[in-house]
Amino acid sequence: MNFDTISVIGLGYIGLPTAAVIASRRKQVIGVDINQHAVDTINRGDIHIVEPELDIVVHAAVKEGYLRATTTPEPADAFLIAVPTPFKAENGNDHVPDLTYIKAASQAVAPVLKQGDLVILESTSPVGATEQVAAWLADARPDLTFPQTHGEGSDIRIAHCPERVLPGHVVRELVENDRVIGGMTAKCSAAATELYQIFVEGECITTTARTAEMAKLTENSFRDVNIAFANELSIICDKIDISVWELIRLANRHPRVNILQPGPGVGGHCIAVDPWFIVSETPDEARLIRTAREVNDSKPQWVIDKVNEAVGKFLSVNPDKTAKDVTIACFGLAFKPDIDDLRESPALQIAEQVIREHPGEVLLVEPNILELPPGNLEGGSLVNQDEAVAKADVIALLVDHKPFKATGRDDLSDHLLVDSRGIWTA
Ligand code: SAJ
Repeated sequence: MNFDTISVIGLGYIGLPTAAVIASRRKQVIGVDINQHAVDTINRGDIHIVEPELDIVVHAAVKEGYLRATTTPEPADAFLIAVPTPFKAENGNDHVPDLTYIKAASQAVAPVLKQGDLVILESTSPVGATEQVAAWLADARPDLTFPQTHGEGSDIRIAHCPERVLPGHVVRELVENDRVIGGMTAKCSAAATELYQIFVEGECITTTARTAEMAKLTENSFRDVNIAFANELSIICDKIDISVWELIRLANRHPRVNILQPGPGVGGHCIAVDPWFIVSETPDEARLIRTAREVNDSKPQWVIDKVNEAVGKFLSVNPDKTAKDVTIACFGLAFKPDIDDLRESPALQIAEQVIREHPGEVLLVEPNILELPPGNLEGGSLVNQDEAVAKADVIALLVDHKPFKATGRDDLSDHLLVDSRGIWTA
């Protein structure tokens, strides 16, 4: 197939790097986003999100004329849909996948489709979403034929190819990772494989659209279940006075054991969301997957209880003081180490609750941001690491950012520590 022009719908954390990497292979790429600010920023050769190396790739692609952004879809040979799939509450279920953005993207693309085009859904989706996209496209374009009714001979090819890149390593992983390609027919898979081979150096493995959808959900659920196991161990070990960090290090010396690390909870937009897509579809069967979600979602409250315990301990050895005199420092606000992304962050959730409930001073240390975002952090002060160590009585380590590891245990001998990542107490 000829892919002279490729359109990427949704220019966020996945769509923009994908568009820029394809453009770096000297293909004409039209990026589409409903956010005018994002479109203007990209057309200047700048980026509106934080991701290492992305600025250089986008800048080069725009300046060399291979990447252009717009708010309205234009004709192309292939369309990659990379829009968010959050969840919504419906009929008493709080975690129903919300396909609103995918539907809007499908309906926006439909008018410019022509015979021979390829449509790929990259957004993480519940099983059946690709067939749903095909149905929306067919409704909008009765003049074209689609794989669900015309099989291999259809005018339009449709596939699900889930993104699997790790935030912070997106530009490298987009090229190096293997790709699961789930076409609605064998021809759809073949066309999508040809497209990904433009920039993917990993293997392209073909399957059905439904299996590809489930594969993506399975990868993130596997990680969530493993982290929940580590988080549960951390709570058990705390109760029976064993270091969970040493325990996991020892268990992982077994050749067939690989336990992940406990933390203050699971954040981000993927691992804490995608398992719910499986639970929502098969609530009676997905018992382990649901429990893992519940274990991980309850971990921030456990950390807050530990902070309160530490305040209690401080007051028991300083009977002349009250809680108002105790200074708490929260180290880290991001959802994982060495990034500036505070969205869906358990560390942020903990800091907000500590600020709400603690009558004394709360210091916040987050080396990856210059100012606090507006919202529930009002009442806390953003300070540097040294100032926090000098002033705080209780330190809650919430994210294992590299600079925090440099603070030695000797500097912290006067503090009560709640080390949710095990960098000081391991
Ligand atoms: N976390 C732990 N302990 C660990 C590892 C992670 O508590 O041992 C926490 C992190 O601190 C963070 C959360 O889990 O709060 C998620 O972080 P992550 O680094 O595990 O994953 P994400 O959400 O940044 O990216 C995941 C990746 N999926 C897998 O590794 C299976 C990525 O490859 C996917 O592309 C991405 O989700 C996505 O977009 O779905």
